[in-house]
Amino acid sequence: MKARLERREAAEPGMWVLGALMVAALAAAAVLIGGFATGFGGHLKVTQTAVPVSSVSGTTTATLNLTIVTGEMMGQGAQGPAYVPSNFTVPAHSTVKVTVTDFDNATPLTGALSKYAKVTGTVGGVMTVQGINPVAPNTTVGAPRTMSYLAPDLVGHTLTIPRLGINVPMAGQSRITFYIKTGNPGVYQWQCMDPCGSGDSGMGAPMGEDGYMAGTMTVAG
Ligand SMILES: [Cu+2]
Repeated sequence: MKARLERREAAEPGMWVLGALMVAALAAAAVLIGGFATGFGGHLKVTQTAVPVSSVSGTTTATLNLTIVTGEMMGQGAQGPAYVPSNFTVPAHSTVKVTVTDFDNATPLTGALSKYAKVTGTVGGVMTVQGINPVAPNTTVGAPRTMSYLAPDLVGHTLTIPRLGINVPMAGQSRITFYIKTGNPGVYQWQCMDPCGSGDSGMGAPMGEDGYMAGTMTVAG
């Protein structure tokens, strides 16, 4: 009897270890699935709120990081490319530093669309472009350049917010940085004006599709 009891006591810690392992495995799976759902592989309507980095005498400065991913990066035959996140929030009456990491190639702007090669609506009317190696995006290519206009054949996408007069042409395979000043709270539609979509015109999906080449910038008070 005593021997049997001891065996049972010995077996119980083993069951606890097994149970703990199963809980850990389930938790890991949940994290993976959650990451997939909100990351590049899942739906792309993720939102991001700009991170305030300082607030000096009522002037808030915030940072907003966006990534342009290719359909290939999203995997499983997903249509692309897409801005991630596509819906984002920035503080009102603030200076916001926006950094866009563009993994995609250029799709030249031609004809009437060439006007979107010009930077408008940013602080100083400029942006800074730093080439990156897309397979090692922390590796820079060439020197950073500050410019108010990008050659139309180097443009991959644009971040265009018509109601705010903002247009920033995104150089392919680059990290693009610019500052915007925000005003009153509101929800502003943005879209890409570069024909990066499907079809002969490049104006097919995902052009104009929320979650890909269109979305909202919410200016929150
Ligand atoms: Cu685009």
